Amino acid sequence: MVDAMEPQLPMPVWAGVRTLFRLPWTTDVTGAQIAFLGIPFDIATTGRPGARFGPTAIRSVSSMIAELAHFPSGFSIHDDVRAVDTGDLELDVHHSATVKQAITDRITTTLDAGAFPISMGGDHYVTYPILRAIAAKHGPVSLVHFDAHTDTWEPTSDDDINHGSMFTHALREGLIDPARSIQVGIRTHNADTRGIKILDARWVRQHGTGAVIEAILEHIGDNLSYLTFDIDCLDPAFAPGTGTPVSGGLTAGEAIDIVSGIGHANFVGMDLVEVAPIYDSAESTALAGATLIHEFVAAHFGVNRER
Ligand SMILES: [Mn+2]
Repeated sequence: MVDAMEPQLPMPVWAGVRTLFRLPWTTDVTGAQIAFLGIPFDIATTGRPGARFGPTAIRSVSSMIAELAHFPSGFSIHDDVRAVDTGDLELDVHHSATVKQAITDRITTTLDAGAFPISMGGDHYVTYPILRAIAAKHGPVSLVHFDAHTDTWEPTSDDDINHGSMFTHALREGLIDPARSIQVGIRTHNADTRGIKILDARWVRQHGTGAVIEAILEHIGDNLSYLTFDIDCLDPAFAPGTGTPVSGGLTAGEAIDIVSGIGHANFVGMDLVEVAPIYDSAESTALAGATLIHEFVAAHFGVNRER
């Protein structure tokens, strides 16, 4: 007798419940190597809002990626690593000041359970409370930061909720080691680099992805590192669905090659932020975001991992 609940046919990629890469959805991270988390918060945006819808858009489009193993390694996110989608973080957006601690607490729980946190924004502010949890466990880390913007502008107060100043707060709190941190794809003016090495978008074009990979790996060395990817690092042609787009960015292919090339380094967490699907076209931005997360996982946890 056939169990009526037993699936007889594969679920089409466009149907079914949308978890990230069709992974199990559970807040129990016991035994998990990777805990994916959505952080649907966009109160800190300075331009267009809408990144709160990012996690849902990335999950939806990620089912297409989940259908096949990673190219070219053959790595399977289902079979070669224990990963779960822990859903979206509960947030009291009407009391924005509480959000910071809620994010730190959740990442702390993930780290205490021994899982590697990979978060989906939300706007880029969410990385700051994540870094508080990361630094509490590991000390100051190397920040490997892909973005059109440095996000190290001067804060307007000690507790401003602003996706353009949070790395200044993080630096002042000692969460990041500026001398061993690096920013890639920058193309907006900020007179103060805060001591962080920058490979701006023109540098990337002039020197190519191989040189970028080499420079990042040389700069971070064996330091414990955190990778944060603002999708607006990509040119708006590849990622129109974001809050503060800037022309002249990386191609999706360049970013994929770079993330793939550095993913084996000593990372302790990762996030991808600022996907705002309201402004997206043909799900290009969400697809690029999901692909970059997948590339990182394949490189860091994959069969070809060097360390
Ligand atoms: Mn940005």
